[in-house]
Amino acid sequence: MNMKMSFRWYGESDPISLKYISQIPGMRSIVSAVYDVAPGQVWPEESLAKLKSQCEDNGLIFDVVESIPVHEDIKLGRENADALIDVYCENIRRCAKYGVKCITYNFMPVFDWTRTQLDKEAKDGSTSLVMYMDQLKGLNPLTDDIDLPGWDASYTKDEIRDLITAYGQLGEDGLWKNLEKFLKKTIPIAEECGVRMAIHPDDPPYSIFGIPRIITCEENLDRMLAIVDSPANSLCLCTGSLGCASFNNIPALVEKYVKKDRIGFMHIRNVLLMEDGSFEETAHLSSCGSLDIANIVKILAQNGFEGYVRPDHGRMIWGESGKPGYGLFDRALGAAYINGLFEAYEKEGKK
Ligand code: DNO
Repeated sequence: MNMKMSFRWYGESDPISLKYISQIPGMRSIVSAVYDVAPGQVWPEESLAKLKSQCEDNGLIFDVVESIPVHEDIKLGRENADALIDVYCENIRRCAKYGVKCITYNFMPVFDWTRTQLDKEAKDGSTSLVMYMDQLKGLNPLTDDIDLPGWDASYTKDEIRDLITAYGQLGEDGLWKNLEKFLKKTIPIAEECGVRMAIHPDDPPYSIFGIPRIITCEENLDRMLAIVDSPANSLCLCTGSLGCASFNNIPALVEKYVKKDRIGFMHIRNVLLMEDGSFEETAHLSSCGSLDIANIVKILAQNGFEGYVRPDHGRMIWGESGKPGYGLFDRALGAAYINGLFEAYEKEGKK
């Protein structure tokens, strides 16, 4: 197959072993990171060397990083941003030295993904991550003690309030300016090292609590890609993150960016959208959610997509417990399904 199937592994603390991952048919690459180093620090080469050899010992390739986190001071454009971007560039070089070809990151202020519940039980007894608008309504992080799942527990409430205030003052324009500076310094280094940087969209792709979010829609993806017009400045096109907003047409976005060779990494998962903007994460199969996964894969296959693919978030099924979204069973089913679609559409294309 042309595309490169991959699986996210959280390192030695991940309850899922590399051996089990290697038993999934067609599994090629491991998506991982150095998890014991704070954002803004250089990653020790020994840690990268170890990841590489652990994967190789299991017949897998460690060639995708998710993520090298972008320090808040870079996103906020604070005084030490330049020095922190230099550290980021050094981390790109180091990853490349150990065989990494694709680095995922995001430019979301304060929080990565946001959900209101991580273990919503479906009728069949499986559980998954959900975002219900009525649970979000009325919450104000500046006045309430909010503790939403997925939010970085290492911040104190006061730090969170300060950050939210700072981003409110920065606004979208300021965030764009700081992204531009980041890209103009990092992409040339990535190019030099043969690495594709792949930005992960904001999840969900709209502002929450007045915090600016910019990697959200077609217009903004175009704007981001135009800042540095290079294949090294690519998208991690996450179908679930962009697809939980009805203004994004995922097959159309996939078609547009795969044709321009600006997709480095595909995160494939399905979501069920509701009228009020709420959504539930579902099994990968097209009929389980609002996204036509078969059509998305067809477009990738017919355009000869050669980048990385991973089955994103799975449900918890068959009694498994573990990191929400990142169990073995449902992601393995997702991989098998996505492999099947690619095989069928790639073979059809060759006829
Ligand atoms: C969630 C993931 C994100 C992603 C980061 C990339 O499960 O898709 O946390 O890894 O946003 O920086």
